[in-house]
Amino acid sequence: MTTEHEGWARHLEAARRSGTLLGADDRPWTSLSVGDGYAVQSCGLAHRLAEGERLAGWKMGFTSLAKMRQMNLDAPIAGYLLASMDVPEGELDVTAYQHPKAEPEIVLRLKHDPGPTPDFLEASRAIESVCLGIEILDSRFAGYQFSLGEVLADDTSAAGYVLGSRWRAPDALDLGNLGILMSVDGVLVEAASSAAIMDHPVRALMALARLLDARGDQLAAGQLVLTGGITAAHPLPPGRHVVVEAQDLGSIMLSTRTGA
Ligand code: OOG
Ligand code: MG
Repeated sequence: MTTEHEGWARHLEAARRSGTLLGADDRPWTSLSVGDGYAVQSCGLAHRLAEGERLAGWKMGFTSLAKMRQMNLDAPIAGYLLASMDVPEGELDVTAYQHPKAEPEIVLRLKHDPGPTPDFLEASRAIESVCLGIEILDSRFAGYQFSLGEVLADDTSAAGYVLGSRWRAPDALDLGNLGILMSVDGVLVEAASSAAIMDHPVRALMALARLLDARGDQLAAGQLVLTGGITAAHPLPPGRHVVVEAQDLGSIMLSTRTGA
């Protein structure tokens, strides 16, 4: 990490605090590599932990073709999750966000660190339980227009996550092929399988362990892992009713509104 990375992390933090979206001319960098992106993200995480925030776990992004196509980027990315990003099911006040979107996720809770380069079996054994989730994205960049380095610097657009109430042991599920449905305002908009996540959500955990190892971080017991959006993400303007449902994992409902 360099003082430039520090400065860029502060720039993104200031934008987040003031609710400003960065356009093409508001970037303090001329270009941002993937390595720069992770370095800026690590600075941002250190700042937020110093402010008293608590690390809750990690997330993968761009692990499904649906997401890669939607965002026009094609390499899996990792970000961090804070305890303060945990959002309850039910009504969601969207005034706290700039241009939120929702996407269905398979969420893992870890029993232990699977190690830096786990194989499929080692990663599977590190999972304590599985639940359904909705990730809430809210990019710092206008129109979600960003490069891979930029979305990494912006903690992969992470803004919130809603956890389902039904946690299951991984052995009790066909984790590699769970049916997922998403409806918006009563209309079915997405039908997919957890196989869309790198063929199996465990592969997202394997990839995450490697990405974290490369940047000097590691997974730990009790942490949450979002394995990546299974479908495209859908906008969350006020007055929207979103239901996500997964085979054997129940459903999650979100109704957006403004104000208390
Ligand atoms: C970046 C975050 C990607 C996922 O699950 O693919 C992500 C974005 O789409 O803004 O969280
Ligand atoms: Mg996601």
